[in-house]
Amino acid sequence: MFTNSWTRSKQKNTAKNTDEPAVKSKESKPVTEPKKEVPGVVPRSAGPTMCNILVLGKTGSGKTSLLNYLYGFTLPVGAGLPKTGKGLHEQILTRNGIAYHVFDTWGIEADSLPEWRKEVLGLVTARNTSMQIREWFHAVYYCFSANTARIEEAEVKEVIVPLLAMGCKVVIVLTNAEDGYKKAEKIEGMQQYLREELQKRVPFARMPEVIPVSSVAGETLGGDTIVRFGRQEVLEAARYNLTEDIAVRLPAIYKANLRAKLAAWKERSLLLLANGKISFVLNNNSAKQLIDLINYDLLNTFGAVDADGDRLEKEANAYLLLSDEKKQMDKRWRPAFRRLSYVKGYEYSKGFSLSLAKDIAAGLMRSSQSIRENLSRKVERTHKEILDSLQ
Ligand SMILES: Nc1nc2c(ncn2[C@@H]2O[C@H](COP(=O)(O)OP(=O)(O)O)[C@@H](O)[C@H]2O)c(=O)[nH]1
Ligand SMILES: [Mg+2]
Repeated sequence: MFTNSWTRSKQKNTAKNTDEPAVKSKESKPVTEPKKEVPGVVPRSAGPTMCNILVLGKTGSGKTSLLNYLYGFTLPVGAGLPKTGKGLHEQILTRNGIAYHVFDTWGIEADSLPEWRKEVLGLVTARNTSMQIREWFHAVYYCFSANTARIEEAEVKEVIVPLLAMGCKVVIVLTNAEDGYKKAEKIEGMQQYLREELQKRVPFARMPEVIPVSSVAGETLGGDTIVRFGRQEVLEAARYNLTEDIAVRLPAIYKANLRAKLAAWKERSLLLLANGKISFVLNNNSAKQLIDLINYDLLNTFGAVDADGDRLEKEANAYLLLSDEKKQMDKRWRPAFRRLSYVKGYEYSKGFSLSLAKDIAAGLMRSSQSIRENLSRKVERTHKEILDSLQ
């Protein structure tokens, strides 16, 4: 289950799965055939959809039990586990065609907090800014046990607050929330403490959900049955967070991508203008060729930005479907910008009176440097104008 061969085992699963709707089984055609998209169905051909889960909290706070309860895993819990090493423990588990990449935390106690904080925050930053939604964390949980009802200030200050501050939404889970001695009071106290601390420290962030959960069924010492509860609420909160992440991050990622691609285009163009051949004839074909190249490159750059936008939108829609979100991405999610093409601004080559042509010719004869400079300025201006028009 924890091996790298989850892709293969998933394929076996799909083949065996006979009780799926007919539309889905149609998807398992040879990969060479163009895939027709069935509205309302996440394309299976893309392989298992990735769901990255980060679960935080101290040892014994009920992290593994929570994962088992939420996702139906059977991960070993409690004492007896090898307690070697610190940091993140990763594994991939597949269920119902979804590959869950679980990042569980180990040995997180007060003394190792600074080290751990760096590792976790670095990982979250790297993943949550990815151009691929499948790289993001799709659910982040922080567990506190309602048995001990202990929340260390450092856990809030060093972990939860920085996560919220960087726009990473966290579902706070109060585990062991089943009835018990003064349990309701403890839960109320924890919720209040968290609310006050977070409002004070990150007033700009939406207050995370704080949800009491009982992850383990069983019996009390007195013989009463303990029922599990809280699963729907937690999954619902995680889904809501992901929906909001998609809405907020997609336009930002799109803009960053546009800026990066335009900057690269500008670099290439300026290099070309600095080094490309420019001759000294009136109808300056070599200069025009450079401009054509630059303009063609700009067109391709727009094409690449559009293609990335299409891919992001498709991926977002797949994740929204997976989150039971009925609404797909609003077509207007992409920030608009002016698509300038500056080749028309190149006025050296045609349509001049003879005297003007002579003037220009004389100018050209003086130096091809002036042409390089003129055109480089146009590249700069075009670049700036496109960026300025970006909403
Ligand atoms: N009754 C009850 N026991 C729980 C709950 N969550 C965890 N436990 C128990 O607490 C112990 C530690 O849980 P575990 O999931 O291993 O914590 P982790 O170290 O954070 O992964 C185990 O013996 C679990 O059975 C809960 O919600 N209710
Ligand atoms: Mg554990």
